[in-house]
Amino acid sequence: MAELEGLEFGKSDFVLLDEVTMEQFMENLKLRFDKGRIYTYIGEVVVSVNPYRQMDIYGKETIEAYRGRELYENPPHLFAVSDAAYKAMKRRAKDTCIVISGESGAGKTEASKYIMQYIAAITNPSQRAEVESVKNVLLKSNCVLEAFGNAKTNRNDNSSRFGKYMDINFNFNGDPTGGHINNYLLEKSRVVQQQDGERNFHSFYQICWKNLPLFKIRLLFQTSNNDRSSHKAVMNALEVIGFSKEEINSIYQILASILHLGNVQFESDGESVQIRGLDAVNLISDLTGTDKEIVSKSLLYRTVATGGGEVIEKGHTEHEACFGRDAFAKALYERLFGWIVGRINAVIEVKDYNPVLHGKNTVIGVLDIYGFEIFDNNSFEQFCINYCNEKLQQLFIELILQQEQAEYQREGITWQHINYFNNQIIVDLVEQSHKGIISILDEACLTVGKVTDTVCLDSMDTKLAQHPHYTSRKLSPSDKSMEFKKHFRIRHYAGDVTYSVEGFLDKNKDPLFQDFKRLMYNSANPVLKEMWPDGQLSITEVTKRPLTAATLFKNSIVALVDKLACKEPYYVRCIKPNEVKSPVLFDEARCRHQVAYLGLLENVMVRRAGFAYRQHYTRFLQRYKMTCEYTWPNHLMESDKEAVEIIITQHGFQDDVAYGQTKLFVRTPRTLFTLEQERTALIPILVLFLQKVWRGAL
Ligand code: AD9
Ligand code: MG
Repeated sequence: MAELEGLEFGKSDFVLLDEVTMEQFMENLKLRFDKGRIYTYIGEVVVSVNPYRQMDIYGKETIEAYRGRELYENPPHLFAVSDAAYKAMKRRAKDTCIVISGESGAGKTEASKYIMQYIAAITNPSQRAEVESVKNVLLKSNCVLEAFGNAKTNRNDNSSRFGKYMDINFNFNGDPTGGHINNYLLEKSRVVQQQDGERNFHSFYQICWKNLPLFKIRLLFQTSNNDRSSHKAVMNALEVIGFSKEEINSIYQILASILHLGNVQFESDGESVQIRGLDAVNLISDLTGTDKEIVSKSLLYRTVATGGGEVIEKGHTEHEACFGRDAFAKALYERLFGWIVGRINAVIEVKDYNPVLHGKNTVIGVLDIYGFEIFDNNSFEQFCINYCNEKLQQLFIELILQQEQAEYQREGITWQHINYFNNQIIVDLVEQSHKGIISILDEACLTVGKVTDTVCLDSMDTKLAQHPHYTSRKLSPSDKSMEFKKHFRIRHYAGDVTYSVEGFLDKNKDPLFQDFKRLMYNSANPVLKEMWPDGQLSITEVTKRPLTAATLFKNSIVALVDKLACKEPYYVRCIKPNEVKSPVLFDEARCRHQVAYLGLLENVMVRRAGFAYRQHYTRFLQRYKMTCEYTWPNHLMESDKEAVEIIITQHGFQDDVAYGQTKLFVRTPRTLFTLEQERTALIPILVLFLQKVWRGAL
């Protein structure tokens, strides 16, 4: 709880609200936003509101003010939780993680960068060259990942189109020795299609500042000077990280070939399909180091193995050719992105670490991942993203309760279980084997023959009809919110989301003809070859069905949750104040909605249901000893704990507290408030008194 701010800035910790109601919560949030206080705590959780303007609160002086201090010694700030996570890691050798959540444009990525900058600033005081170099690579990796994984959307000019989890490793000195990045579900459909007003990934616009054959590409008209300066920064970052000249060239050649793929058009005479003009194909073949003939062939035919084991070439229909081309472009980009992340990981991987010699290798993880998405039209991507949020929400509640419980146990205090909504039932609806939505989708994808999205929806309706969090138009015909029969709805913890099942099966199957994989594997460019190891298989060897997109995503999220669950968690919950990027507008309805679905009120309740406030005896005494004649200026008890008991009893608060081994636990914030007010009232009298003492008047 921050104590250094006046009441005119509102309550710096939501647990101090007189009553936990949405009204009071919103009033406090708005007041603080209006006063330029963008951070507020719920215990150790930071609630952050995007200021949409540069704030003078991230400089060297601020860093120094927070360095090594406790949470409540300064006003709420990202730096305070970063320091808490760092201290836990350094002093107690705990692995910690900072989970940042919130909707698109709420400020997650900016927060993650400030956290990393803070950690970089407070480590390696002796400026050892190898540590500086690790820090540099970690910081520069952001620039590269943003160029390739971010895009302008209607919600955010620099929206991350992938989830990111980064581990930073530390040695026994508390200095960074390396790290590891995991990326989740890159929105690759953006490569071939964007909504009105949106752009492709930044990298595609930065490329035109390179000397590559890129004429006639419409996309490039949207490039700007911003892209030019970003391009310079990305080039510098790639070099600093250690990408070779050849690798950098390959990256841009692949980008250029994806752009040219976008120019490939097909025409059909009713019998066979042809490529319209061969300019694009020739350029793709030059840029990817592949044979022109085979490029054309891969775009027009696919190799298939018949039941009898015979291998034949089957011509595409025009529709299939377009589908194949787009799938190829998306896969090229996805693999490029994955390869870049892999290359960065190879550089920052902790090498030659000997725990016997160097002590425990500890970790701080930073998670910057997409928040709940409820759009007008929700598809497979939103389904995956919202499932991920269900998993994280479950972890959030579990960990927060677990932490509380562990602390009460450690301190020998009786703990009463708190009732909260357990969203396991929704997680099961999605992920349970055999019965869950992902299983039903996978089953439909594996079925041979024409299984359409609608058939799959029928199967879901049959199997999930009884589930309290699932419904569809068929199951609930009078429901006007689902206009079409192709919709189903999940009652998520954050609210109802109606999904259109159209495209679910294709996106889940995510097929890519083996011919493209082989084409890339046979490239003369070693970088491309490295990205496509599965291209060495011939069609008869490709028997095993690859895992579906939903299952791969589920597995990666389960692994992520496992990783987070064994760390001490810190949370940053980001809120977007308005839709128009205004630094002054606090759109109450929008904010209220976010507060609701981030479960913030629930969070305050959980925090208050036990004990809202806890403090080490010595610190408590230091702060409030002036409010009691037996403890001011010094006490004569055997221990600080006994002195604290005297203060509490004298004020008549004994029913509101519990005494732990090392800490005092206070149930209601009002108790603390009274003490705080008394202290504030006493300070001027005390100052006067001290002045008189100094002047020798007393
Ligand atoms: V998305 O899910 O990746 O689309 P984010 O990551 O939550 O989203 P981001 O951090 O990119 O949002 O913030 C959006 C914009 O808000 C930034 O580009 C800044 O212009 C602005 N922003 C966010 N946080 C701050 C801040 N602490 N100070 C100033 C900020 N501006
Ligand atoms: Mg982001």
